[in-house]
Amino acid sequence: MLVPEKEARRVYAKNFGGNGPDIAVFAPGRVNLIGEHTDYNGGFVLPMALPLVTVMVGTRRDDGKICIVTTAEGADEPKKVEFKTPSADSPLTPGAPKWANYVKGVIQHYRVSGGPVPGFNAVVATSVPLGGGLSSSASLEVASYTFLQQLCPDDGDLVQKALTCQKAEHTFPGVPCGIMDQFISVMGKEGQALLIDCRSLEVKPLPLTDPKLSVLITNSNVRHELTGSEYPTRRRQCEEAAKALGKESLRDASMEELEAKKDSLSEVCYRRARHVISEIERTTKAAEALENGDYQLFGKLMVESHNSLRDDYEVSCPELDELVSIAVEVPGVYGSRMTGGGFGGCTVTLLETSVAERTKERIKEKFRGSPSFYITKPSAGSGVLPD
Ligand code: GAF
Repeated sequence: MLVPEKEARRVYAKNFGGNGPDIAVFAPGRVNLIGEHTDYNGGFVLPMALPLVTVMVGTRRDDGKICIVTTAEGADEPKKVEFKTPSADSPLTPGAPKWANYVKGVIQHYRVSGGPVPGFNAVVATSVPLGGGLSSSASLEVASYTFLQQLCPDDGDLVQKALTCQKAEHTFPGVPCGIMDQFISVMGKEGQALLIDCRSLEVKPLPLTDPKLSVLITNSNVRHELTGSEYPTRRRQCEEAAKALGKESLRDASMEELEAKKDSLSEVCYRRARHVISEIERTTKAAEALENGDYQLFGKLMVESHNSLRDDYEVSCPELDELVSIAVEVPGVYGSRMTGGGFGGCTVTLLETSVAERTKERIKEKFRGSPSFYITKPSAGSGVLPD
């Protein structure tokens, strides 16, 4: 049994006693190998789902009330919330505690043909570190949606599931995120990274099963707050740049067009656009490199991605820069970069399996902070936990 599942069942028995839980579901966090801040520009991303998951266990109740407890470390107080199921006259609205907004947003936007969402008791537990850039938020949204699917089934459309969870994040916690995190948490496949076209939502699975190759995630344990103003500001700057270039989104612009119209953009918007346009190109090249087993090229593109996020997009921080610099000096490391929204959180490093332990040791020796590590494999998207 998964660690968070055990924890969720224990806390469920303590809070709700009696029978149950009848429903037990999970949804994974993700690591993005390359393609950062491209999703809301209609570009490409290359994430994989992680074996770090959010679990939700619970049981239906018939008095129209919903009671949820979280055990997540770092979630704000109170850890237990109770509210009425939404109706047309009294919809759910965002409020304190913050963690509950991710669940409430999904309940509010969940569309079920057979009437309103019934009441339930539930416990949430997670192994996805909160605020670590590994999509703890999306995994909570997708776990909530998967739970509701067991409670009162929808039509089973998986793209709609990811889009509803994204809508929940836009309207409840109020983060104008792209689609990457919710999409991979729903669609993840064991042994595969997914190249996702965030405009058409077409997916190309890329096997990542070579035992000689490993993906190392290093958590700087510096916490970032995505609801801060930086993420929406980057999004606005990209929209402004696309408009100045006469394009619907930066996905449609080339580097030549950007250079030709450089003078019609502010210096900041020019650099933001240069990151996005070059990152979209790097991501498609990296996908090709992975298919060809060209890990050297993949690693080189990762480092270019990091430098572009640091210098042009300005979403890195000294701790992430330091982690990347230390990792790439170890022989057998192909490449390393920050992953996720930025301003702290994790780096992702592609390396020969044989040097994984040495790389961790080198980071522990040289890094100024207290890092944590996960050597990880592409894992399955959300689902029901076995009995
Ligand atoms: C966050 C967002 F939620 C994603 O949509 C994506 O934009 C990412 O930052 C940056 O690539 O995780």
